[in-house]
Amino acid sequence: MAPQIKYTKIFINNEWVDSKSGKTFDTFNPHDGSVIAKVAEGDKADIDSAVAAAKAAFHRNSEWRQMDASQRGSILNKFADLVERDSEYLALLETHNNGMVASFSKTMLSNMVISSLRYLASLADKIQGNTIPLDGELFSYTLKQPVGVCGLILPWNGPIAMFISKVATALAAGCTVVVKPAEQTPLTALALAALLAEAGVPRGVVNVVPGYGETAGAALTLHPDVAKISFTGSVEVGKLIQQAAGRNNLKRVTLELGGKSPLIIMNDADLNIAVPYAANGVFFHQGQICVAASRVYVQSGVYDKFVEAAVQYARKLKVGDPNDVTTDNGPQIDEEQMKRILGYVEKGKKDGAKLMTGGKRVGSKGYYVEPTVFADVQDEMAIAKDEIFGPVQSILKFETLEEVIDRANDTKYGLSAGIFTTSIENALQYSKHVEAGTVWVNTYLMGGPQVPFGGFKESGIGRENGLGAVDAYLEVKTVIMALSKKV
Ligand code: TXE
Repeated sequence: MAPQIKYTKIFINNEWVDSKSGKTFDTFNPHDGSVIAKVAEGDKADIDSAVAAAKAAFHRNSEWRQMDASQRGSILNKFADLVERDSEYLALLETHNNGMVASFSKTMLSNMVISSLRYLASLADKIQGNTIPLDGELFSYTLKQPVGVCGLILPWNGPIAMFISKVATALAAGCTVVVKPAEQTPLTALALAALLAEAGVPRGVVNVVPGYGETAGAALTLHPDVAKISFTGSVEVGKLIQQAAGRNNLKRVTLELGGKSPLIIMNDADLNIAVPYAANGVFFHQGQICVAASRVYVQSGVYDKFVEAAVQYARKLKVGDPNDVTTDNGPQIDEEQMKRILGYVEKGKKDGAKLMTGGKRVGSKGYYVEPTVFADVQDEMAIAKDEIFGPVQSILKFETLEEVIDRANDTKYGLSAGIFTTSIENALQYSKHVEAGTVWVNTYLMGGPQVPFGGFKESGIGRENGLGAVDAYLEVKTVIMALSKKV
């Protein structure tokens, strides 16, 4: 059953408004390509209004700035209650607009999203400075203060999770925000904005402007009254954002970008565990996750056995309607992404990799791609180098751990990595030397809001989550006072 679409306008000052240009854009259901709704298309003029609202809400005398930190935490906890209350509806909406399989959108909300929100809410009243002993008759302490108006630019692959993690962190820190959801998936961001207002977030603290990246997104990154940008998306746009952030002022920037994560399967690994984790690592959410295990390096002693089992696993995955709870793989987000993925399959074949299973579009409606396995992939092939962001497992062979660490690191990316081995030595060596923000040992994709997340190299700048999550939204102020006598 299709969810009711309650909100399609721009959200500024806790009110719903049309775009100043009067323009709208269509948002689609990737299951069948049908139009779900027309959504207000914000651009520079709307971003200007939203930033002005967020700036006013950040004034030192505003309700938000005068509010106790514990009250900010309470509002976020109330927001968590409301997300919990509406979790069935939100999950349905996520599946409808994003194609995320229902079995995941439901558990994502009931487990991941709510616990992440409660964790971030708990940080609001634990932001503390230090007292620092200085030489002489001086007394010094530090204050940690919210950086100001933050522009939060979201991707389409995890619309609810991304909204929650960025918005809740910024609010816990005491900032005000303007959110630009991805043009493919504006609906859940708007539904969450309504819940934030219901939870008691004062006017102007959270504003949501749907629209395109080159217009609304770019205007946010160039706005002189925006103090910080937090962005999740492609490396290409991440670089544009970093440049734009220095153009009219000097915005703080957090970037969570793509990956080409190496997963190592040693001869001594337990293949009963390694095969399903490796498959889930790359096929989960149709491969549309930044930490996808998209390069699987298998040691020569177990290579043939692993390839055979990986192919069998991929063939068993059920591709189809994401609303069916027995479905493993739903559609890709849009036609562009589907074509891009199929283009990589052709490149893989042309470059001489062995297509073991999959590689084709499924049906002619919606944007479905078969779970695909390539064996005998070589390091220089495009399918081993580029982020495909689709259900394509590339399997490569290696001989020694020393060799594979160098090969794993021979990439511009550095988001995540994994290893399956029963040797603690292998696990420790690899974890130390692999260039990645997260390393999984004998598991993959596991975690929680308590651990920092982010990338080395071109996979990003900064970390989200963990105790330090709010630091990215804070300035440190040092206060030095003269005394008549040393204390
Ligand atoms: O991302 P974009 P796209 C990777 C993945 C995918 C590829 C392209 O490889 O195949 O990127 O996806 C906004 N100024 N990831 O094109 O363009 C845009 O409106 C400001 C990895 O969808 O980076 C959207 O809100 N904003 C990834 C957001 O940026 C701009 C998640 C992401 O869009 C902008 C998504 C501009 N000039 C894609 N141009 C991950 N790390 O998880 C675009 N945007």
